[in-house]
Order: sequence, then C-alpha cells, then structure tokens
Amino acid sequence: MTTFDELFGRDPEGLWAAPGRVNLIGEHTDYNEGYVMPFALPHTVRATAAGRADGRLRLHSLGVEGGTVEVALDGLAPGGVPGWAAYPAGVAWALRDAGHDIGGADILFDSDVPTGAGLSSSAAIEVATALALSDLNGLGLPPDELARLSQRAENDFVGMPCGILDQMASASCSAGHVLHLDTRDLGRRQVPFAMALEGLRLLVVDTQVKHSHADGAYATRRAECEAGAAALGVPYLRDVAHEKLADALGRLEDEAVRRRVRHVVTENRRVERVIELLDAGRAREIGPVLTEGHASLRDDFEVSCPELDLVVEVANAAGALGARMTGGGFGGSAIVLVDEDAAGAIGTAVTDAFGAAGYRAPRVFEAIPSPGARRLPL
Ligand code: GAF
Repeated sequence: MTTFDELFGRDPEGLWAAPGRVNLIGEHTDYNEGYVMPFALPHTVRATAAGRADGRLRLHSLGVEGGTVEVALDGLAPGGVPGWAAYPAGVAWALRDAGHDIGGADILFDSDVPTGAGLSSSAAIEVATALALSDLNGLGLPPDELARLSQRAENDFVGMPCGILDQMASASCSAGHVLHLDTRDLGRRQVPFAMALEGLRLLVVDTQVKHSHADGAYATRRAECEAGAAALGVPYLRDVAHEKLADALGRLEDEAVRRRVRHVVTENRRVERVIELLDAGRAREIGPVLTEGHASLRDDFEVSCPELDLVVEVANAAGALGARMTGGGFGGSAIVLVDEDAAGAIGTAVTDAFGAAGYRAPRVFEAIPSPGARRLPL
C-alpha cells in the first residue's frame, strides 16, 4: 500500500478519522429544521496529513484512480475542482471563506466507508478533512463548527443541497449511542443504544444500487418542502405541529406538496416516539415505527425504490422487528432490526429474494454504534 512518505517525500504530522453513519429514524427532516437520530458506523475515512507553508493543497485517495490532485488555496472557487477531490478542497475553501487563516496541506485519504451506499462517505471525507485542517492550523474547532463548514463545502462548493444530518453524525456521534439531534439549533443528546444487551441486532443491507436521478430528485424534494412551508406561512415544516397536521393538509392545494408535508410532520413525530421508547428501555418496540417510516418515505415522500422496498418486505416477512431505508434514498441502504438469533436467517432471506428478483447480491453487515471523528495515533 502506498504510504504518505512515498507519495509526498516527507513525514506526516498526524492521522485523523471520520465515520460514515446510518440514520435510525428522522429522514428528510434535517433541511426542514427537524429531528434526526443517526449513529456512526465503524467504517471511516482516514486522513494522514502534514501542513504546507506554500498555500498548496495536495490530495491523494487510495483506491481512486487518477493520482494526486494539486490545487492552490488562493485559486479555489465553487465548481472548480471535479470528482472526489471537490469534497476536501471544498472544506479548505469553506474554512478560508469563514475567515480561518489556514495554510496548505498534503493529505492522503484511505476509506472503508462504502461509496454511493447512502452511508455518508461524502460527509466522512469532509469531516476528516475539516478536523485535520483544524488541528494542523491550531484552530481547535468544535464538532458543530466542523459539521457546519463541511455542510457549507457540500452545499456551495460541490453543489449538493444537503442538510446537516450526515456531517453532524460524523463529527459528533459517540460509541454505543445514537445521537438525538435537533437540526434547528444543533441541540443534542447521546442516547444509549446497547442493542446487544437486549438481544437485538441492527443490520445494514446495502442494495449496491444508486439510481441516476438521485441528486436531482433530492433537490426537488427540498424545494417541495420549502413550497409547503411557504404555503402554510411557517419558516420551516418543523414549525407545523403534529396535532395541527390535518388542518395544515387541508390548506394545501398541491397534492405532491401535501404528501411531502405529511411525511415530514409525521417523521418528526416518529423520532419522538423512538426516543420515548429508547428512554423507557423498550428498544425492541421501535421496530414498527421504523417500518411505518419506510412506508411514509415510499408513499408520501417517494424516495424509495424497488430494491429498498424488497428488503423491507422480505425482512419483515422473515421475522424482523422492523425495517426501513436509511439516508437520502433512490438506492443505497436499508436498516433491519432483528432478534440476534434470527439475524442470519433474515439476511439470507433478503439475499435470496434479491437473487430471485434478478438484482445484484446485497451487502449485509451489522451496524455497531461507533465513535465520531477523532485524531488517531500515527
Ligand atoms: C442525505 C442528505 F445528505 C442529508 O442531509 C439528509 O437530508 C438525508 O439525505 C435524508 O434524511 O443523506
């Protein structure tokens, strides 16, 4: 494997890691200033890095064709860097645009976060870069700031209008916990999620498909939510109370907007229900809430796809406690809550069903709540 010194002809100053995530519940709520509940995966993007005094950024990713990308910090502009390097370059741009006086850097990336799987490989590379540049330049930025700058990079440099779910998950999750995050003010609580103690497992099923219209459809959904909020005279859909939902829906003329609003308002309520159950030590009872969330994403928000629907249908028929797509949708991954004794059989049932449907075999693995971004020993 290529090492930092072979590539850059010098020793690294440090090593930083930032994880991918799954979202337990609270989907497409973040850009509506609602609630989310992610936890970090053990899979990380690792950034081995050293600062440079000449204002240049040299970026290299193991496992990506195309060699080293070199750019001058002074020349960075939105849309100016193609491909994967736009994410770390965008973070450097966002740091400087926010007034942070950073120098250049040599950074070698290495990742085991599956890409295109809805598990936040983009946020992981952004947050790993933000933490590395923060430490290399003595900025000491807290997790909220690392997440906000990473989101800014993705929104305004890469051009993807995401919310802050993925970046906050990567920057601030804690091992053994699920993060209950209010995306309005980034208020949060680490909620113990010791599934194994209750004989439970949470499986990730990566369908290994990503439908090509995903990015455009994401932007459309966001615009529809904003149209719904405007029609209801509230700043964000977060401001529509669940008890007032029927009244709100009656005031909306556009059928698609009405369904998007119903998803967001009921999804925020589902986050509250999951929190209540976890706080009461009743984790196995969250299963039906997850499945209900999937139906809402499939029917009202229309961001699922046949492969994800098949995972949920087959897993539940095979005895899962509940299942749902996770992340933005249109492919990517689903999560499945199972009794530990049933995990193997349910995984096999899903894999067999994919074979019978003529789909590529999915990747099934257990999701273990893991730490957020951190510096590691070299
Ligand atoms: C993607 C986005 F990047 C997040 O901000 C969030 O909106 C998610 O889709 C859906 O909940 O992961």
